[in-house]
Amino acid sequence: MQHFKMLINGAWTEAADGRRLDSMDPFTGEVWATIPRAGAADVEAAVDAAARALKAPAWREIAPSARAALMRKLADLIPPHAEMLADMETSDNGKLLSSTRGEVMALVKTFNYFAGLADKIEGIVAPAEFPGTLAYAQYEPIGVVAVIAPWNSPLLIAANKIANALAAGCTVVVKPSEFTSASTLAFARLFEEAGFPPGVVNVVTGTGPETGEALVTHPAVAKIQFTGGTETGRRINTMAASSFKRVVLELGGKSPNVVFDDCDLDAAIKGAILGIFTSSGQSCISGSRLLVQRNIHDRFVARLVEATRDVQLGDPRSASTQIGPISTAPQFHRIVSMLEQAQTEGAEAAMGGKAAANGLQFIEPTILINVHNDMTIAREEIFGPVLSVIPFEDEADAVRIANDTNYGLAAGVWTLDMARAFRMIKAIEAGTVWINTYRILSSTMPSTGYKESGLGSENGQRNIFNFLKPKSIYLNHGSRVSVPFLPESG
Ligand code: TXE
Repeated sequence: MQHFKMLINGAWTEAADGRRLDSMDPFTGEVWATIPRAGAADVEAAVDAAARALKAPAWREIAPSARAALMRKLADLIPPHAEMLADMETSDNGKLLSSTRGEVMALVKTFNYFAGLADKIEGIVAPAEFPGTLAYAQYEPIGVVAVIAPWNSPLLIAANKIANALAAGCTVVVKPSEFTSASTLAFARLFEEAGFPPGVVNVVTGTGPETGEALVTHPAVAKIQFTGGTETGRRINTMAASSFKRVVLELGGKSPNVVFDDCDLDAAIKGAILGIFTSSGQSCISGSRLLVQRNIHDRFVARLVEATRDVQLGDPRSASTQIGPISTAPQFHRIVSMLEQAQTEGAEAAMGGKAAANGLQFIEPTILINVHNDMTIAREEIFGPVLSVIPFEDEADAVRIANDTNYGLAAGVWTLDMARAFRMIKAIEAGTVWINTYRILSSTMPSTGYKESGLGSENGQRNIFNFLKPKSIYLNHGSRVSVPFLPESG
């Protein structure tokens, strides 16, 4: 059993009132770690530390190249700790060890990429046309950034937001999900080791309504970077509005993966599987609505079932396991009840359709047919290994169904007709579109959600300006100051 502490102002601390939360391994069902349960006083201390660190010369006056060097040092520290971090992540959310390893190692590139931006923040000199005056704008860090992360890719999501913020010279207070805080707490040690000044990165752990809300409503927080469910995002946005915080929300999805009859069928089968069954479907970009052209529908479903039937459920640490458990008990129960409702509403399970018989927190990989786009299963995010197959007639019908959703996070299109691919790119309302591929993502690319999938964007080179605020300076270097009712002087 491991007992973690929080990082506040460079010190490893317990919650002020000593409370703790258990962290459960979703595969074994056993508590493997405990974390502090931070209350308002702890959040206050963390935000205060971040606000002071923002103004302290050790961070504020550091040369941009030195800030970049700290971030590169951090990147260098990841590989020797990768196995430990990946193992913790798997203990916390049951994701396959092969996946958590990949996610941890992806952070090396992320930190190096954002380090590269840290010393390239340029201001502007503008033609403001006041004789004898220099008009220029410099960009300053926006302030303390609150990072609120979910449980499906805890470290990947939190660390990515941290890297964006640090590159701009901001300081951060991170609140990981109460289900999966261990890896973020362990990762935070590396900031100390890399030499970041105390208070630049703080981590508080606890529940959403208590710890999360204290952070979201704290007046000294300038920006909130959130990934999680749409309803939580809606609440955070409302709470943050009264204190004029910048809010970036990466929320849920019900992404269409559209298969035309002119596609490479073998590739599309792989794309459909990759789209939904990776991470047991617990991914915001899951292609949970598979739109298949009607003339190939039955053949495609038969091949999909054939390819998925023997998928191995089991221990996420075993190399032969292909699908791990559902990360949290509430999520497991939500999937089970959505599956029951789908079948009551008329969907039919071509495969799976219920909890696995192993008595653990597993859902059978499921392929639902006879799904209409107006059924609950096609409208609400399920966040599990459940694919809803919906037939369509032609391109116009595919676009109509694809866009008939409250979400707009991602979409896949499978066709060998490039003119059609370009028409689909234009027509689909989603922040990310994949053509003849699925799921690949890079922090060098902007990411955003349309409609209820998000607000604002993350990643990519231009995003650095979302962590900066301009300061415009008019510097008189020679002209007289003229006031209408005072005589000219000098
Ligand atoms: O997420 P929450 P939940 C979707 C998925 C899932 C649903 C609910 O469909 O079924 O959301 O999952 C913190 N103020 N996604 O309830 O609540 C919380 O502590 C401040 C999509 O587990 O959104 C955690 O750190 N913070 C998704 C974080 O928000 C609050 C990933 C996310 O938890 C808070 C996960 C509050 N009032 C779930 N309430 C994605 N986009 O990838 C909660 N939190």
